[in-house]
Amino acid sequence: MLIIGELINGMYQNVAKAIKEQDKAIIQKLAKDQTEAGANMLDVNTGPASATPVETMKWLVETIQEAVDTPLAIDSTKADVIEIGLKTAKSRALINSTSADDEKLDRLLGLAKQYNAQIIGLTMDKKGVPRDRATRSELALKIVSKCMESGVNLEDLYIDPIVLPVNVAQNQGIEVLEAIREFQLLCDPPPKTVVGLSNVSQGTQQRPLINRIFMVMAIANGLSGAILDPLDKDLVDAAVTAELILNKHIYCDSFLTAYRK
Ligand code: THG
Repeated sequence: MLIIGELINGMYQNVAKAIKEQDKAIIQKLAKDQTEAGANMLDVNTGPASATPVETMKWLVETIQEAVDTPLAIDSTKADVIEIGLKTAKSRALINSTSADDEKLDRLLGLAKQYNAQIIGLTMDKKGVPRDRATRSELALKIVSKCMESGVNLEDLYIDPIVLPVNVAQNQGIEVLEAIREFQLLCDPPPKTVVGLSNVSQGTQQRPLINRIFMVMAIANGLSGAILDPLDKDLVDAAVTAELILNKHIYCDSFLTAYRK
């Protein structure tokens, strides 16, 4: 499974403070720690508060790359912020993300082609996040079709059904889990899928437990990647074990150690 480390996000107070004070050490430690814990990629998000997100994204990408070679997921709702991230990234990056709006798809699929980037497509449009699996699948199909039309390789596309917090949208867990399963019927080979895992437990009192159980259920339904906290060792162990049970890794008694190597 593609593990994308979520911790370099201005939504976190320590990161917001590091950005404000241009404190490279904090960001570089987060980059190293997540990479050592098994992150295959690092999400980079300036956070909602940044007044100068373009400059902040450039600084974050440069700062991270001074410490690690891990590929980056450039996370912003603004195309200009994504573009500076892609321009600054030394290795192949992942655009996080486009919605299923036509204008947004055109602009961001264009950037994916121009910078040879991978891309996440969110199953939402101007009407917002759909609350049922069928509309999520419709929007996923639209993203898949646009991707094919624009010449972006389907192997470089991840569909994100958008996970909502279980405490305020309890009926959405099953819709997302079933959507992940349905997406695999949209084309052959099936599109890859990704979720922002920690969304599910926001505002709850049992974050690690809820994250872990939801992730394992999503993996059982075919999930290919997740933006998550790789420093949660039990979570990463659960991901590896779920994939072992699904026969995606070869069993040996030390399978957790073997995987981490
Ligand atoms: N899909 C895609 N990208 C995403 C998301 C998604 N990027 C952002 C987000 N969702 C995934 N990343 C996070 C990062 C942090 C948290 C949740 C998701 C989080 N933060 C604490 C909180 O809000 O409670 C911050 C608190 C603190 O300061 O410590 O939960 O869905 N494609």
